[in-house]
Amino acid sequence: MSMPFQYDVTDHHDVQAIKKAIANKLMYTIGKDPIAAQPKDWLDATFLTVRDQMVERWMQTTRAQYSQDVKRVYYLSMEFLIGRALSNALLALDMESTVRAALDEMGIDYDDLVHMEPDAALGNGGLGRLAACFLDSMATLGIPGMGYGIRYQFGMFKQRIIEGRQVEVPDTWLGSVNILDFPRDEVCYRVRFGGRLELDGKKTRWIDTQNDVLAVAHDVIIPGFDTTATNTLRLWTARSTREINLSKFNEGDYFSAVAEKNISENVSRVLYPDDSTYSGKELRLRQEYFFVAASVQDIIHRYRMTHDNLDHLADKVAIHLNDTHPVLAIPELMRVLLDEAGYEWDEAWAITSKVFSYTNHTLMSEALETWPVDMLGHLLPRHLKIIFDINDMFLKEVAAKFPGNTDLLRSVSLIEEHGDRKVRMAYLAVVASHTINGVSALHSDLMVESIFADLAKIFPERFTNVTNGVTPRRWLALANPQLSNLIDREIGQTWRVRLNELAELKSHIDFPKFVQDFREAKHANKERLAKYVARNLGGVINPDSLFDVQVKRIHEYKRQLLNVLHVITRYNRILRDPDAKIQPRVVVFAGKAASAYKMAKLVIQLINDVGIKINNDSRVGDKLKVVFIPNYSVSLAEIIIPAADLSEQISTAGTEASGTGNMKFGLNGALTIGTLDGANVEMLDAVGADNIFIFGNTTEEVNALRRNGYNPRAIYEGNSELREVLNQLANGFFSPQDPERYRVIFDVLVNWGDHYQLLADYESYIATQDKVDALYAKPDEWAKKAILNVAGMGHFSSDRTIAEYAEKIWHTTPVKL
Ligand code: 26V
Repeated sequence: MSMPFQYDVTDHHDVQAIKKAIANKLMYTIGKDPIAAQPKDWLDATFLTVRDQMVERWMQTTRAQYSQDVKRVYYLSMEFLIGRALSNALLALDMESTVRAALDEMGIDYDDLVHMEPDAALGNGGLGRLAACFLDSMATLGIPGMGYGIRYQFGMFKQRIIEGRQVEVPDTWLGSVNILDFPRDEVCYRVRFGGRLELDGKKTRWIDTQNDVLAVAHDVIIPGFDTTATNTLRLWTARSTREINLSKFNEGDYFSAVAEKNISENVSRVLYPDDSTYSGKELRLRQEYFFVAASVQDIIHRYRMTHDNLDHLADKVAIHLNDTHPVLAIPELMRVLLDEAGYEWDEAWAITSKVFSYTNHTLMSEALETWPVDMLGHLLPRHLKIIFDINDMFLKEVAAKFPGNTDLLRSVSLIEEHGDRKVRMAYLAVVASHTINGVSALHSDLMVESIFADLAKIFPERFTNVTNGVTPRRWLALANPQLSNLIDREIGQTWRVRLNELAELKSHIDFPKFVQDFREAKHANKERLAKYVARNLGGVINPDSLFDVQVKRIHEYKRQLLNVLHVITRYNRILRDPDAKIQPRVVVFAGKAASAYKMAKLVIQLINDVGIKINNDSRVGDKLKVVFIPNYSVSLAEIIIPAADLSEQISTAGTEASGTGNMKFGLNGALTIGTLDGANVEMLDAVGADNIFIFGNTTEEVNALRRNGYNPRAIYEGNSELREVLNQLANGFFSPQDPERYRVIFDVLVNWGDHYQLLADYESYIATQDKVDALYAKPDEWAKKAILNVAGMGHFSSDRTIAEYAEKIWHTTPVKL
């Protein structure tokens, strides 16, 4: 086929051509003389050059998708925790060495440059990072998948630690020029709010809406690794329907004219930085509807370009709901089918219920979304009506199937009736989705036994499991070049797309040279982290110590506090017997607390206070150091995780849906100390009981304690080491200037029921930590087990996860290129 248009194709491996391209971008797009260019200008010019390379692949992929009329997956998520894009793109396109050489010839240091890029932190934690790993895997596998989300002006807040306390600082990640995404001003939809319903015969009309807002698309290119396949993440930004209110402006009231614009644009202003409690705020509901309404309109618009009607929508469109946050897409699609496309209810429902699938990411009741009926009716009257109609239809079906069972009807109703009436969004997701999955084997089992027990009686065939995974490109190839190079030498390079090949490393533990090189790679990564700590915190940590790491959101169920109890126990042991030989350790923490989560913030302060005490005690020296690294983020994780010897995955059994940090640590050669929770259970299977430190009560034991009465005070009284630690918290040992500061922690654990059962697991945790020390004293044995952990992580690639979603849930196949 001859091309009507001519454009330059730069050879992506030609250093001179790339050098010229970067210089051109700097001159003609950024408008800077190379002599005057700032580092940021070089970053932008490099980015634009690499983006050109991605655009060519992007167009090819899009054309192929259209010509093959492929089925597409639309992944709807409030969060995408992407991190840095440039280094990832260079890895995907195999351009790192070329760009490095080109920049070098122009006197620019490649590493300095890529580290200047701010993270795209459009997510809180696990759920958002999973979405980012999924985008990488969908593109790499060639699955025609598109992400939809919100382009928050302010992403996840930055965390500063001031006098030991967390202080939140806004994340202004959007600079003056944005080279990450393509603004698509012409891709723009109206999103309506408020108003009222008018019944016109059988038809319902939604009219007189107020505070409507426009959703404008921004497209982020998602390159697949080592493939032409390239996908799109489309992020919506809010724009006022009227730039400014002209009548007010003409009346001379300039400020209120502009204020109106600002208020309607607030909808995409900021990411809600709380993933622990559901707050029920109207702005959050607006955000959810805003991105869902724009996405559904866009999906339908795209489908309509090649189809006359929506009868067979489900043959070409799969919409995936990442948790309940996008669940309003269900009544929105119903609304479009009923009110705009003129379908009858049954036809509309038949189409809708073939389109959606839903993943649950938490069983914690305080994080489950239930929107007050009043609020929903006020903001989205048409959707509330549709939800009521879905509920009527559903309850009739249930009554027919289980006659006389009114308890069941009440328990599965989409409307929670006691107190203020609320819509249970997770139930709506289950009723409308053809498939519902949990994120680890254990979590999927618990899900059908607990929150969805009754719904699972009605729709047993809908529930399944797809265990989470992580992308080996970012989490090994990019984060850990030391280990990656070593693995390449041993088994070749294709593990990046076939992670199961890591299993070949198992037999290599018999090669002393490999074991030695593995230890050296780990040591180099520990030096890299030590350098970061010295430079940014000013503390000295010794890379010869055992690096014991817990990095994740700060939450009571994740039990950072149990880790602190161990740290203090160790400190007390050192003081009691200063001459005893003890394995030197550095205990590293990082993570953000939701700004309103008092207890989580107090834990951060405690870690810092304990650190001050221990790190400055000359009797301790190198035997124990405690470091809290501020502002945990994707790019910080890329430095911390490869440096870990020991990975702390110590949540109360039955509370962590999966965890994905656990997988990233294993992949980078850390041993796990963990409970039988989330995906730890499957990691145990994958690496074998000899190569993981499992401790603590099982889910059944945790539940039995909750049922039969749990007495933490008896444990406190019965264990002298534990008693000493808890007394130190109660009597101000770590906060002499404010002795009452940690009494509440003592009370929560000893007097108020210790909901997460830290004391129940304390003894087993300490004993297991002693085993960790004993093994670490035999460096070769430790290294061999660490290698077996790397070798066992093949199953935890997000490529495997996405292949399962594609086959079992979405029924999509790769585009042919
Ligand atoms: C909940 C809420 C509550 C309402 C306000 C905003 C908000 C934002 C996010 C969330 C979801 C928290 C759920 C979550 O992140 N779950 C994590 O998902 C990971 C990926 O599946 C999984 O590995 C973690 O175990 C799970 O905690």
